[in-house]
Amino acid sequence: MNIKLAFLIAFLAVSACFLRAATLPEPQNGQSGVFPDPLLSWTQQLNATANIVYIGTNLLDVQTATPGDPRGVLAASLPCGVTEYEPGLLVPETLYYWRVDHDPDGVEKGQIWSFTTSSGKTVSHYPADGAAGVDMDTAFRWRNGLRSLLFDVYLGYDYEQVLTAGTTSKYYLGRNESGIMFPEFKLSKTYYWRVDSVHPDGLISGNVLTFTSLMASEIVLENFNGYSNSAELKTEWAVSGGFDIALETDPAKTYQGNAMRITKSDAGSAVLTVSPIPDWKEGGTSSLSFWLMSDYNLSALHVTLHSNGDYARQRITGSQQRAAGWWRQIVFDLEGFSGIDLEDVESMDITFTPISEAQGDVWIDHITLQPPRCIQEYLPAGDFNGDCRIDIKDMMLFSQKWLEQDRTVYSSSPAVENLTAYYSFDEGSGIILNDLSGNGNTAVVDMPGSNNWSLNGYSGGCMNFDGTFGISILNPVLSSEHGFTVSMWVQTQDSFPAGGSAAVEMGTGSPDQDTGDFSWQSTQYQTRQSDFFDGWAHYAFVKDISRQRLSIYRDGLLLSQKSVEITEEPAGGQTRIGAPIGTEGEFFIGCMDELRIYSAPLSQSEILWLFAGSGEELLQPLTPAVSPADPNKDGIIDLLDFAQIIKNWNRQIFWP
Ligand SMILES: [Ca+2]
Ligand SMILES: [Ca+2]
Ligand SMILES: [Ca+2]
Ligand SMILES: [Ca+2]
Repeated sequence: MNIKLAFLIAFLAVSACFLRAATLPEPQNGQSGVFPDPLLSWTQQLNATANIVYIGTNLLDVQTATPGDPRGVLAASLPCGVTEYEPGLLVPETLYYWRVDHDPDGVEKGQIWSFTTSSGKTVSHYPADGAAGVDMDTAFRWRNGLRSLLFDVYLGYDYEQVLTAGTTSKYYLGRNESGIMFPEFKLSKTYYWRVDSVHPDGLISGNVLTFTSLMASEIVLENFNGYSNSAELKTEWAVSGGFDIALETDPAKTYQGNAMRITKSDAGSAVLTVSPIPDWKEGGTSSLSFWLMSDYNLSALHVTLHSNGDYARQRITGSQQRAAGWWRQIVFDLEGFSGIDLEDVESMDITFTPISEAQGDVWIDHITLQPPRCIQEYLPAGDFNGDCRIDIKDMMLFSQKWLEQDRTVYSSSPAVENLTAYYSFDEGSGIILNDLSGNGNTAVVDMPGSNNWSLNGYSGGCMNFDGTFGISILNPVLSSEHGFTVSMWVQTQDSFPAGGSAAVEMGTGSPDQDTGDFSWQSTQYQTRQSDFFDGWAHYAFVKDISRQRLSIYRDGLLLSQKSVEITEEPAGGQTRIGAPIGTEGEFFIGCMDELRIYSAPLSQSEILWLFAGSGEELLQPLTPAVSPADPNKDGIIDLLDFAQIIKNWNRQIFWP
């Protein structure tokens, strides 16, 4: 060695021990949020001969340890001039004490310093936890939780799997040194990801975060809009058995644009040879959807996919078979077509069996592949408000419904003194309806000459409303003090117009001074065709002012209930039944009988009595009218449902 250089090194080493600097200990005394793999540094003291570092979590140990009695906290004995030390990976979120002595004998004892370590987990992730619509070219970023800039990254579909995955897992994306990466993922999926902080001494697992990738839009397999006649349709679709098909162009009989009409004379099928779509699940599509309308109920409907000599089949079930006369969306989870190659579907056929003696046709339109989405039939457990996201809105509804449950209701007669008006519709002629309650609240048919009496009432005669008139009660009969109940028997048309729908709605409110419209606070029950099969139905409409609630019952069963803020009450006036106030709106069509108005909100027991008489009972299910959801489906809203909410907290869960 060159003498001069050796002298220079010696000089520097020796002189460092006599430098005086004014830097504070790092981390600063009392500092919190310190990376668990800190670099400790301190100021060299005058006349120091060594740097003995003690570090530990026990204050007494750190205060009293010496090289002769290290008490488990002697970390390092460093030569003079070395004023920093890496203790390795410390315990996260822990208070540490440390001390540096400047002579090996502990005569020159250093001051006790402290700091608290952070969690060591990675932070500031992008996309943020719960992010939706994440694009394919998103740069995933995070900030380190250690001084070390090494990360292990995991990504997958399943929370538990991602939570527990190690570096041999298929979810392991590899080691990252930059804090930024571009992982590959698919459209329309909910993903979980985790970024661990890696240190040579060990690692600190990151939190599992979730995001939903960008929605694929629907892929249209067939919308029938490109054909100009049935002959063209038949170049793409083949029929077998007793079926024939035609292009439907009547807007009343199509879902959108043109549709396919299937006429049967016997069971058969319609077969579409699908234009090649390389992968039915490409782009994140996960369900097959089409729109169906039929003149008659179906006893079965199957959809079969063919691929490379294999086939897979699914069928519609339940109410979807029976909803004759309505356009309804049929959806199949693609996972249900198991055993075939969904990357190479060659053809799809739709077969169905009508119920015997069925008359009419079947229409199909808008056949698509769909990404996962929010479908009311398949709401995730814990989703009370039906938006497919489990959040504070659901928690509020949950708490409102706390301990509600399925219940048996026993009939009991309502108090006679609350009966304000009662019409039996047994007059049989004229325009006057007598109030049999004895209160003199006579009603009149309000389009004279349009009355339409029938003898086939629920009891005696009834009034057959034909959609041109209503009845009016001139005295104020709807109590604004406690609320009221309107009870009636009705019989509506037994056939529904194609594509028609109907709602039973109860609204109350005041006319708007400017527009004349009513500011209804309403609750609604969307009728199904099956509601009209059985002839007469009993309806009760209840406005309960103390509970701030509107309710609709049919045949004693609560169908619909809504909390409303009843702040302003009409002063009272004319009541019109079976027709809108003014000229705009829907008229009732059908027979009405036994109309009763009570000046009190009747209980369900009293309403059951009006429907069925005394000594009757009825099971009122919890869902959907009492509570829109019962996450664990056991008929009561309690802690088990709370657990379901927490399990999916802040997640958006689409079907399938
Ligand atoms: Ca169409
Ligand atoms: Ca929700
Ligand atoms: Ca009658
Ligand atoms: Ca429950």
